[in-house]
Amino acid sequence: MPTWSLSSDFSLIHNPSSVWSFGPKPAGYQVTGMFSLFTHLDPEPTDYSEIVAWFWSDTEPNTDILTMFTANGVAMHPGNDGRFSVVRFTAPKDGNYVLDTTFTHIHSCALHSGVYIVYNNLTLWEIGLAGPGDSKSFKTTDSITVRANEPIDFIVGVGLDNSFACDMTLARVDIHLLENQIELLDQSDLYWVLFLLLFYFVSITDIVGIDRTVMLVMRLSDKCKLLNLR
Ligand SMILES: [Ca+2]
Repeated sequence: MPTWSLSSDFSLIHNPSSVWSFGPKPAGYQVTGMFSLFTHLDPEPTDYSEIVAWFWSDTEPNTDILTMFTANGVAMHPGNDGRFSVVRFTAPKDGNYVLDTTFTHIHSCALHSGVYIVYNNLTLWEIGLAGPGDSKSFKTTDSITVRANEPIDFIVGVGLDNSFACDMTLARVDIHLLENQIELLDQSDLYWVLFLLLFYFVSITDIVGIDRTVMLVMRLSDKCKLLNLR
């Protein structure tokens, strides 16, 4: 099952990289504003140079001991002008995707921030985080159908307090692509299905007549469609 992980895939060189891209959306346009790319990768300038961050301009990350970063984790922070911080996943192919995410406040002075998941300008999930350590998770109960090159945006905004202060938020985003059931069937399985359909057709014809048989086969065909056997 193809899987992508924001933290495992995070690139210190390229943006976009693989299925992931990072950038802002402007304040005032809700979460469906125009997405653009961060272009500057800057390290933390003092004692925490292992911490790096993508920005839209030449900037220095402003970290302090009040923020508890996680090794190999990816954190998001809205801009000082209220811009949304966006992690964008771009689907590499048509398919059914499962989303598994957790957002966690990691600033000890955290107040309010807002987190969102947006697919094709449709908000799949929207919730507020309140206070230090607050954590909220979202996992699709079923998969969502996504076409190749369509984006799913994972967003952190300033939240109810309308302030960017202390909004550093750890983002865990894991995405799985379900393999089509047709791909789970090998050639011999398909031959067996066709054989059983033919056997079923011939047997029922003898019992209930041709008209009734056609209807039954159509119903059986519908069930096959549900199983992607088409
Ligand atoms: Ca805030």
